[in-house]
Amino acid sequence: MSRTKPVAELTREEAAEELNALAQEIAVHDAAYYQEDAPRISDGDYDALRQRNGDIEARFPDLIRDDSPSERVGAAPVQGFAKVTHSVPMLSLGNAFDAEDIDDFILRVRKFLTLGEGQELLLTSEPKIDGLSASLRYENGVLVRGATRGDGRVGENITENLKTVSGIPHTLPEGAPEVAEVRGEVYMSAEDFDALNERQKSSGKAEFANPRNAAAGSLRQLDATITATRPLRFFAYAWGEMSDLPAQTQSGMVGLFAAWGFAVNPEFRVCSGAQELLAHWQDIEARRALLGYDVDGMVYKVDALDYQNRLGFVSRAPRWAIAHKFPAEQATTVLQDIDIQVGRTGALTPVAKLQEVTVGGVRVSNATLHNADEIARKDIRIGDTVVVQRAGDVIPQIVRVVDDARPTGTVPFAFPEMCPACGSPTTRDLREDGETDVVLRCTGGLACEAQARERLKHFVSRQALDIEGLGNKQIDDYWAAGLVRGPDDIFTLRARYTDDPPDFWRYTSGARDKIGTLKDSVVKLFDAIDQRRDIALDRFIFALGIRHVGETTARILARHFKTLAAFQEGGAALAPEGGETREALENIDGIGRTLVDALQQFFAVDENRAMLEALVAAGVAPSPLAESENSGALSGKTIVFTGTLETVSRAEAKARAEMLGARVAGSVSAKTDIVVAGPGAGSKRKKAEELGLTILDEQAWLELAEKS
Ligand code: 3B8
Repeated sequence: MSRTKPVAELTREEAAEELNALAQEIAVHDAAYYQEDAPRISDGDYDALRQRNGDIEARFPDLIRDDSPSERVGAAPVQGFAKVTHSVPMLSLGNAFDAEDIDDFILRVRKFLTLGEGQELLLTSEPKIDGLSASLRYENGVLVRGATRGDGRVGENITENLKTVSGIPHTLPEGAPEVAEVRGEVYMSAEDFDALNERQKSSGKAEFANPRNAAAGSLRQLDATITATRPLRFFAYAWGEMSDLPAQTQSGMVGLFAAWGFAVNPEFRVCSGAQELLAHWQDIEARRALLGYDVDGMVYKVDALDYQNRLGFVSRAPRWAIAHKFPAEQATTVLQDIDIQVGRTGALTPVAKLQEVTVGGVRVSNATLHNADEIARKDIRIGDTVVVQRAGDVIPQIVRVVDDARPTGTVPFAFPEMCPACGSPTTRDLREDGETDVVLRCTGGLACEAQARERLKHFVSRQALDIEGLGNKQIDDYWAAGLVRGPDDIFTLRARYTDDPPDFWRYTSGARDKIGTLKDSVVKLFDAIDQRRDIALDRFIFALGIRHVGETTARILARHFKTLAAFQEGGAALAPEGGETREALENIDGIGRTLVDALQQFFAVDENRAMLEALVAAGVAPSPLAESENSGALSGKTIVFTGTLETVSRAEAKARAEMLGARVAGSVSAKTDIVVAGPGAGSKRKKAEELGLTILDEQAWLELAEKS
């Protein structure tokens, strides 16, 4: 239908017809956005549809439909699955892209374990399935709970849905551990995917973009009988809680999973070094299309479980495993436009708007162009035919221009000198190495709408506040309506709009006759917001979106400051150069000058300090890290390792100390509690002696760690 006719010229019949079509169309996009995480149109086009719908309704109020999009707050995000806290977190894997990365991985592992040349290190190798990970908990042999990965710590309870997946037994045989959590990947085979899409098409329903989306959409059905009609499969490859470990190797565990009735990948191998791993990688890559399911690489794991145990984890990934990706898939298409997006820290990022193209089974219409230099270096121009590449779940990239296909009349892309959102001048940072950074940044700070809005999106994102029902789309909507301008506004929504619902209500629902009764979804949103007043301090600090403060750094800061008040105080006390607070921070392992500079700059902005105060005033009370996080025997102690360690690697000693709750610092100061000095220790040992600190040799340290 034509949407070009001005609303003022529409006849009643045309208006009714168009409202009907818009209701259906917007519902499809809402479902794609909220339920499938796979928007099909740009935000701008979506907003235009809603705008048109609203304009027509304003002219013909009596034609407003019961199912009008204006009656809904977007679509409620998938609700209805209970949350499940994983007793052992579900971590993700680090990535490797070439043989060198694999050599590095093996070297790192060998070094950590101090393996000699003659000592063998066996590794398992298996295809990396492009599906959804799930965890299955069996108690006394009975499947009692199945959950999604979620953010790794908390997932969704989808037990009934997982019971319909083939390859997942409902009971375990006699002799299985009392508590056994088996983990693996839920996926859809290529053949089943094609058949499902045929069925979707012939019944007039939307087709799925790829098997992974189809599997995700099927698993997230609230009605498990629908999931049951979808042909989902499972491969078991890992585990969470186990009341006792029934094997000593990864391969032994996978063998047991098979014996218990789980599907396990038939391509699973045990290899003895980089060469064998690479040969297996090449073999599977060559047969990739014949496997019958999507894989995006191989996964290698240290086979011996006692080694895995010693290696432990860094941040969110195990040290004992790595994903070795297959090369990215490519396609060519036309670059239609270049958008400049402004990120939460002001970085101007060019985004390629592409003629939609399928790359490795996924529809792509946006790609990152990184920065101005990249566009200039590759001389990418609007109108060019370009090669697009997509690797796994990362944002597609433009590899190069197809030179022969350049139309006449194109011009080199002129990168804006002002922020396209607020008009402020842009700058490039001076880096620590003295070079200017390639990234252009808007200098507008929070006065720049785009920055403020992106910061809000970050604040509510999954790794941050994670407020159910408050995502990017709602932030855009609420911003546009003037309901929310800063993080603190989120926490005053209920107070501002419960007693005076009309404003908020008119916006979220447009319901003229229902003023005074808040719709369920709004009440749910308010409840979800209230729940987040109590949030772990590390998440809260991460949510602030301070430059260079990722999840790991946020955790270090939370552990250091312990309370929000101390964080506020410490931040405000930071001077550009020197000072006690700065020294204390810079001395923490994992925190450097750049980070402290960023912290100082954050606290130097009045609005930021005021925002923190407003959050506190609105009842946000971040809690110190959970006891288990810092209740180790060496909790709160600062340790410095110096000199040579003979029986364990430096990395393992450090990991061990951190597991026991200690902070590992690089330099000795009056705040150091213990110095572990091996042979060859020099100035640090001397300084420790001068300060009268506890100095241990390696043996004494090991005994202390053993006892702790
Ligand atoms: C540890 C081991 C994550 C994974 C793992 O086919 C961990 O092993 C993981 F923290 O995500 N997609 C696999 C696959 C994924 C993982 C894995 N093994 N085969 C996969």
